[in-house]
Amino acid sequence: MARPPLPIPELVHSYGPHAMRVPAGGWNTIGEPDKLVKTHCCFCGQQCGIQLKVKDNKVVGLEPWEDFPFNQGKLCPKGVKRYMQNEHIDRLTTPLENAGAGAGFRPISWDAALDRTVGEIRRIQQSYGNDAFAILTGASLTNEKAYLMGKFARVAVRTANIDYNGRLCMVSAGAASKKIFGIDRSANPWSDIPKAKVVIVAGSNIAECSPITTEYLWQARENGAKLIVLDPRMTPIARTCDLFIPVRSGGDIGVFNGILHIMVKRGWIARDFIAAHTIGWAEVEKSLEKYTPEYSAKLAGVPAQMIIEAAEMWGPAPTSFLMHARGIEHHSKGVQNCMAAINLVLASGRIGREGCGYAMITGQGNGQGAREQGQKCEQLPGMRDIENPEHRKYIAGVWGVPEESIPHKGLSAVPLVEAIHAGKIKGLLLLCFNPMVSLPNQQFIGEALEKLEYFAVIDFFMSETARYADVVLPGSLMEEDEGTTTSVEGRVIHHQKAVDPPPGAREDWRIICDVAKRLGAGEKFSFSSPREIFEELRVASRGGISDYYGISWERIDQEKGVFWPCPSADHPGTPRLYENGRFAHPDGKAHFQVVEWRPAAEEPDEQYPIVLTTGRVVSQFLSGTQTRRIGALLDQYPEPRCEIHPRLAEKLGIKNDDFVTVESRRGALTVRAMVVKTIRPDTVFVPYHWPSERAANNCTIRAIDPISNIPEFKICAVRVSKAQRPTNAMAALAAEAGGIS
Ligand SMILES: Nc1nc2c(c(=O)[nH]1)N[C@H]1C(S)=C(S)[C@@H](COP(=O)(O)OP(=O)(O)OC[C@H]3O[C@@H](n4cnc5c(=O)[nH]c(N)nc54)[C@H](O)[C@@H]3O)O[C@H]1N2
Ligand SMILES: Nc1nc2c(c(=O)[nH]1)N[C@H]1C(S)=C(S)[C@@H](COP(=O)(O)OP(=O)(O)OC[C@H]3O[C@@H](n4cnc5c(=O)[nH]c(N)nc54)[C@H](O)[C@@H]3O)O[C@H]1N2
Ligand code: SF4
Ligand SMILES: [Mo]
Repeated sequence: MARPPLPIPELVHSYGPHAMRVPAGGWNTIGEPDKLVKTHCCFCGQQCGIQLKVKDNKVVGLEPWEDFPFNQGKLCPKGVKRYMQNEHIDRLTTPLENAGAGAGFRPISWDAALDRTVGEIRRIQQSYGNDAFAILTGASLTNEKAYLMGKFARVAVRTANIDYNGRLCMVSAGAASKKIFGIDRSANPWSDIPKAKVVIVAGSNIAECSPITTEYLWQARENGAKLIVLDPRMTPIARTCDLFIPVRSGGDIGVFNGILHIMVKRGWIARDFIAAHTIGWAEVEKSLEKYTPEYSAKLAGVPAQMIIEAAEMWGPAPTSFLMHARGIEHHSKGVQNCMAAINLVLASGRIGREGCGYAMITGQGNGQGAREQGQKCEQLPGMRDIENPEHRKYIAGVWGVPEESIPHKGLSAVPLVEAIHAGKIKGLLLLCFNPMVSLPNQQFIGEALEKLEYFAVIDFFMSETARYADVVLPGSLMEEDEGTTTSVEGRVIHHQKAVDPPPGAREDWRIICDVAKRLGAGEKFSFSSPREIFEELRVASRGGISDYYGISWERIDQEKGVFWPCPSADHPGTPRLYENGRFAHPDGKAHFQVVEWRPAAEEPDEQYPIVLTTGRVVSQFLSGTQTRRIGALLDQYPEPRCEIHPRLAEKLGIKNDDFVTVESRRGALTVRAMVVKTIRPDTVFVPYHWPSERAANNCTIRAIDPISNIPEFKICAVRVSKAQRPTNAMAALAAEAGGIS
């Protein structure tokens, strides 16, 4: 049943304060607030503390929350403006149904929308089997909602096919950490960073994507630390570092293994630590023989001298910290990249003590917690394994269901969408995910969504993906509900409710419980508040890797967050993992992994000679549904631009501000060029926050890592040419007017 989506409008009409339902006079001028609510920013994984000003049940501004330890009152441009979405005129306030034949959406009642959804789940499952109805969720959801979604899929819908957008984000890092350390969490609190004497930042644009972490790096430098950055672009933090390694996208294993090779040669390996606390080093050491500086430099696309200098900084240092993000993780060898980074940390023996550590920088607001509570296709709560009989038995007991009734491992996000395209999955419920911006190879994703027999979306805005839906249900923003998230440090924190959802919208968890009731699973979903869900989550996580059993909302408020694992009420929580050299595998050892470099799924060639890499800018967030609606943020970065080096630009006859078409074997995008010396001349960069003609993901490739199943967002082959004018009519108009497009 092909159902063409509604056209995607540009968001220019919702630009500026007139887009808010506020009285004339603006946001901060409507008198003293009724209350200040201490809570957290809803955007990135830093989860900064913030105080929301509330007046007449509306969020009208913010105050810093200076005694929250992580950010101490500091916020980035997104945190400062996030309150403006709460009263945004685009908020969905009634369920909508696609009227068909291009006639748009029409409002329907909640009862009609929920009944239709339940009817379609039943029809599809009766016709094609339980797994033909799938669920996609997100890591911006609270722990309570993430837990609820995993249970909802397995107990109410009884499908194996649930996965989440963290699959696009943190899974390579998670899989690598699990293999080596036995646990999937950053190893240290951020307070260890300033105590390190050398810091490696690999594949992370810290200043734009984890802005508050910049402060920790600066403190480290003030204390005398050397900073090494690996990135094909000279990002803002790279401009201030001691050694910038402009690695070719996909070349990081060359740098990591190259440094290790030199450490072996110069005697900088922590042999006592390795003997006492690890296994597998002998095989790694052997595998490093061929990673001479020259060979490594060739893989990394940088001079050998840089790798030698990096080894000289890192090798003999007394304390150190290594952190990475999506730059090394968004690869079809993402897990290998991360394991090579961790090998470097382990071989130095500098982990599990003050000033010595390792972190993967979580991305989404609840990037950490949402990957622990059982909404991944292979997972049960507490980071349990859905194929492990003991784990299944424990969770079946918590849920009060027979163990056999819990489905087994389902499909992860990209294969799940491929199964929709192949006609194997016929129905989809999607909460907190916008694949029509964020998944690679957009044309394919659109074709898949059009094939669904039934598609329901829960969102607070009409996302590009929701435009493909049969039914759209208006959900809630973070500040309209209560719950916990787990920050980049592994700190479980409390989001307080500031206001009610607007009339007509409902809290996400209520919608899900209502569907579960209508499916006949009411007694398992009789929660009357997120706190009740948290109480069940605590028990479900008990004895698991991510053990929250000792955490209560009261403790979180009193202690300004509690770090997991925290197995009992009298346990202090665990800010620093692996103290005393004990790792989380049953043998207590860390397991070194041999890592060999391999090429990307698509390397440049004669036809498509340039590397395209993609990522973010500071003032936009993820698929942009939220930040492209906030005028002040759009002012800062109104349109995506293609970063291109002057040498490459000259060769292609491209000048700054020209429109360029970037084209891969899968699709193309047309945006303005930004000619900058801060990018490798063999690479172009396009931020991915925009849809349709300007979507970076028109070009990217659907290749995934075989272990983590993360897509290869950070490298594909393209050609670039000067374009006459954008194909998008709105963009063309705006361009002519010299304004935003
Ligand atoms: N402003 C803003 N902040 C955000 C977000 C946002 O959308 N906007 N999103 C949040 C989320 S969900 C995430 S996942 C994080 C992402 O945070 P980051 O990972 O820091 O951001 P990215 O821009 O995806 O990529 C980081 C860098 O990787 C580089 N890179 C590309 N290929 C390679 C490579 O092969 N090797 C190396 N070493 N570097 C490479 C890019 O040039 C880029 O500078 O940010 C979070 N914070
Ligand atoms: N080319 C390229 N593509 C990428 C990346 C890249 O670097 N390059 N990065 C990838 C990464 S790291 C990520 S994390 C993904 C993110 O990609 P997505 O997950 O698709 O992006 P979001 O903008 O978070 O989409 C979430 C949707 O849910 C809604 N939403 C947010 N919070 C809530 C909530 O609490 N309740 C409800 N009901 N709805 C909510 C938002 O309005 C939005 O429509 O993109 C990936 N795609
Ligand atoms: S750094 Fe992240 S959590 Fe902090 S204010 Fe910015 S977007 Fe929000
Ligand atoms: Mo992410």
